[in-house]
Amino acid sequence: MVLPLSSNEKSERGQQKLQINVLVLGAGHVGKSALTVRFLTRRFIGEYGDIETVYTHNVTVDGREICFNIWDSLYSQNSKGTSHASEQQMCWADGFIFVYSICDRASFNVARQQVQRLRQVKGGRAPALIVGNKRDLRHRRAVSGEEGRLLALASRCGFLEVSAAETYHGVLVAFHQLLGLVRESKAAAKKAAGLRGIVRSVSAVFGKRRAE
Ligand SMILES: Nc1nc2c(ncn2[C@@H]2O[C@H](COP(=O)(O)OP(=O)(O)OP(=O)(O)O)[C@@H](O)[C@H]2O)c(=O)[nH]1
Ligand SMILES: [Mg+2]
Repeated sequence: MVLPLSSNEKSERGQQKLQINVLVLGAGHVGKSALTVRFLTRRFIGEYGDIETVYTHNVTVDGREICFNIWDSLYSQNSKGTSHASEQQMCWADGFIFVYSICDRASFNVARQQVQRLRQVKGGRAPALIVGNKRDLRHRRAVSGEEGRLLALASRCGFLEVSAAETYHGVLVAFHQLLGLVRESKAAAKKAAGLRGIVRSVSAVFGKRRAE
């Protein structure tokens, strides 16, 4: 497994590189690897094997260098027949992509369980995107776009239907949409930390005055 880079690595221009750790989850054979490899190489290879890897991919977005660390996970069920991200994966990830196949209802149910688990463990704010893959197989559709959208709405996730086999564009949009969500979440966390700092300083001053 490739280990992610440290979060304070600088770009060639000396600007702080933004590191974002993305965990790709979903049932078996839904196209997790196809989506990841499409984003990394723009290509659809067809067969990917059972490999679990963290890939590193550098891109420039709006003049800022972004380093995506993408954990393409393997699906494995536990004794209860469910599969969730491990604690290590949950802690590591800044953003989550839940993939299902639009022609496989069972994979939609797996995505639902995994999203619910994320919300239980990390709360409502963890940036996440639900992706219905294999859109090229519309004639075999088993999950409507509306169902996907409703699940996303109910679980505060972004939503997209794509075809890793057919186009690069949809996959690119998916990763960029997640990047937007991660950036918003980091900015909100920074603002909240700043406000907490102000509140602490103000209460320290007033607390001191009251004691005098
Ligand atoms: N028609 C079609 N086939 C796809 C698409 N994406 C992936 N596939 C095929 O679906 C199969 C599974 O794709 P993978 O990317 O290996 O799926 P995975 O989710 O990584 O599977 P595991 O790693 O085994 O859990 C392969 O045969 C792919 O060629 C798609 O958008 N359309
Ligand atoms: Mg795979």
